[in-house]
Amino acid sequence: MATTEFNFDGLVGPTHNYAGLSHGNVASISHQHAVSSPRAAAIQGLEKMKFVRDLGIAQAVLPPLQRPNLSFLRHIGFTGSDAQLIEKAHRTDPVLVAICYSASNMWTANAATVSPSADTQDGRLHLTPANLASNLHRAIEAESTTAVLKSIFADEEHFAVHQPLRSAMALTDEGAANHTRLCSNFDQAGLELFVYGCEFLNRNRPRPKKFPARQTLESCQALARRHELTPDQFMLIQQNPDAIDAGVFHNDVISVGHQNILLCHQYAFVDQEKTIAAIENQFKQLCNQELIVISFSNSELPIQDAVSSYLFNNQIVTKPDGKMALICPTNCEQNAHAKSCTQKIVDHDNPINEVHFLDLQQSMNNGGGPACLRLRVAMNEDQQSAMHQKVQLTDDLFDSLKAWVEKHYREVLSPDDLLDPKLIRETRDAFEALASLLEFPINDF
Ligand code: SUG
Repeated sequence: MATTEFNFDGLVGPTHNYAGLSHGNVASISHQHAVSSPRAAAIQGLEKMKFVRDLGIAQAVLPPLQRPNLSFLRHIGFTGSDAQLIEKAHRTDPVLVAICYSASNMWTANAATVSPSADTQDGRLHLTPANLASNLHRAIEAESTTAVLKSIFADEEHFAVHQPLRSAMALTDEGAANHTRLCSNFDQAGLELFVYGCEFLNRNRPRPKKFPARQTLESCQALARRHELTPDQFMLIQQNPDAIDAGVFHNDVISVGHQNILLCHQYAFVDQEKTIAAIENQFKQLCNQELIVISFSNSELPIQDAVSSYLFNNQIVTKPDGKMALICPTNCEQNAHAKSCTQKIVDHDNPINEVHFLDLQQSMNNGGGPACLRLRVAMNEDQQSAMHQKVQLTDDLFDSLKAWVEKHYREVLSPDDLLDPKLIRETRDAFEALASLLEFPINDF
């Protein structure tokens, strides 16, 4: 039965803003308190979805979560009317207001880890929503994201949507941003690479010194068990802790894989040479094909340029003719090192024969590139029919979502605007309209 890989992109929510909430994420910290443009951010995201769909690739949308998250403010003990909650939280600590307004669920690579049914023992597609427990503004996404995924992938005959792992430091999990699936074709079992930042329960193992490791070995092991993967179908790989300290807060900032291709930087993994050789070997055993590895040295692409250009946070997509396209942010076009790496990828003997640069600056300013904005879900035909249909991007849906954004989103949003009580009503109206557009319940967690 033909299996197709869908990209589920996060629709940027109406309160997209720059609050500097992510320690270890260079872009987020450097744009703290800048004025954002929610409307431009959402349009840039929608244009990317349309671009991918026009290449002939299946595209769907994940709705934003309702913000401000007032239930969170009530959860931490604030009381009163909606406007009073915001006002009291601000008086206590302005960062609480930023947290409850964050639109960070737009980065759906962090929504969940996905194992397609070709890999799992029970033949169902497994999804574990990420607990995102390393950052409070992200941790409050997990409950609502679980509800969203349960609504889209509701049919338990085809899908298993698990609960997020328990929120504990030993089990921090950031979803597909630290998970890569390699395969020869989507119908067959693939090799799942789980990349962790530290082995939390073993203090003697290397770990980053400056910035947090957001994914633990223990969470990766739990995901592989939950998704019923046999030992030949997955590998546990440690990310280079020095790279995390250089600003590589997720593995998808330093390596990316798609089908039989793996692109990575010299400093992506611990024991890089041995690790790559082991991946090549296990891929060959499982998928009966040679893996194409394209690796860049630090002189070709200094790690700081990998972080600022987001070269590895690209999307590799397979077009209907079997050729592949590489989708990068325009930042790669502007960075001489990154630009020549894209040329090397296209010139190298591999199925990638075109590169496109898309403007995603609004998301990039918070550390979110093309790959952060999408969650890959490979589904067979039965699963495609079983999922909620209204989230598939059609020309009509694109037009309606664009009109919806133009009607409901502000052109600009400054930190002070988050204190405007009118913003609560405005965003509520926007979410109500979206719920009927997508025929989807919008949760207020
Ligand atoms: O978790 N930025 C996100 C960016 C996530 C990128 N995702 C992947 N690499 N897959 C984060 O650090 C910044 C929010 C702010 O500062 O307002 C933020 O949450």
